[in-house]
Amino acid sequence: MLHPQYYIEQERYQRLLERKNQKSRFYNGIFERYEYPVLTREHIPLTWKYDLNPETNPFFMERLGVNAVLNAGAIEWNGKFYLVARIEGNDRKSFFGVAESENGIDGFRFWEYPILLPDTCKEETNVYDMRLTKHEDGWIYGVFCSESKDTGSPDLSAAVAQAGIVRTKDLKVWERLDNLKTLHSPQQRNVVLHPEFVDGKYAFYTRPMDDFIDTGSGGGIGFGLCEDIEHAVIDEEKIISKRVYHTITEVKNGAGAVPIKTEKGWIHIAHGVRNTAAGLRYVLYAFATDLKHPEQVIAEPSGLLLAPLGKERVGDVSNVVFTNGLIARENGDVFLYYASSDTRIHVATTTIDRLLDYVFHTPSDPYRSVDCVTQRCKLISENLEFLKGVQK
Ligand code: M1P
Repeated sequence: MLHPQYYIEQERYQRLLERKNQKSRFYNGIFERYEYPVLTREHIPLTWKYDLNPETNPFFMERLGVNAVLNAGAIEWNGKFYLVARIEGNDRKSFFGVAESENGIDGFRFWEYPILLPDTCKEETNVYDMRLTKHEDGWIYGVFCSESKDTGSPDLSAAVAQAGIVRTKDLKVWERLDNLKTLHSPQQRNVVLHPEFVDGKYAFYTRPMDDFIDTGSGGGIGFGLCEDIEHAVIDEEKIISKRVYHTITEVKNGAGAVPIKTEKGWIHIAHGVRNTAAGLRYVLYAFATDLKHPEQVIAEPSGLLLAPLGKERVGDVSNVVFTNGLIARENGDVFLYYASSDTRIHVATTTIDRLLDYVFHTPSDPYRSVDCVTQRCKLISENLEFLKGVQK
């Protein structure tokens, strides 16, 4: 016998999973947004939250609630779309779960169990934000933030962020490797493994930090090589996408999804953070790097690519969009998965052609208002001339 409420909740859950998603009215020519998030805490199966036995749970209470589903790594595999989402329990601890969809825009369904990572790191308290890299060595790697208490600090909240590394062939069996060591950076978050060898070595995008929250002297998104992925050590990090005063990256930035390989270069979608009177604001931005030298930026459009909009602006950590996963298909379609306000996951769709056009033809940031308005006036005057020609 099941509690009567079980049937009500299960029906609601099924309806949610079957709900069709559709493009919203948002337009900018660069990507489409969708009406509904693709994953929320309501997508968590009932079996993960409730004790279904009325003898031990007569009030049909959630015993292990889920607070948020956010920041997902993404991969296309055997023709299906997979997200490895960060799931945050009501207890504030995050863990990972695989959700699968046929079309990448709706119908995402979590597998029966979340991922139970090998417990090789006893001091680790929390794990989150996995980037999934299909590497040319044949493995699928997951690089995530491994967080531990900073036992050397009297501050109760002081923590240490490191990059944890796992690998798998099937998203089911995960092998844990050593955490990445960066010899010159005490902390790391937002680390992404590049999908190809560079000079015969594994290449990582890093985000050097002096502290858990503040990057301190960490100047932006770094790049480093390592010989041995099982005991990964980077001794030199080069900053490739710098934080810049009075831009969207002034406070912080960090690599997002695994870069997309195109004939003109690697396209990167990252996040930038600025401060405001209302707190930090996280937006997404894009840039391109050289095909042979993925550490060399070759195009850097001005400003943000995607910012929190409407309902996306509100959540556990408001005014945030964050990505750590996208799927670029062989036919050129791109599915960008982003979380809003650390609460739920959305998809934006575009194509490699449109992203290339955006990255290579959007003017770069001239860094000063007077130059920005000059840039805009040039666009306006060219448009007015063009309109005159068209309307003749
Ligand atoms: O709360 C916003 C994001 O903050 C962190 O990103 P960063 O290290 O750049 O500040 C991450 O913890 C991320 O999970 C979170 O979404």
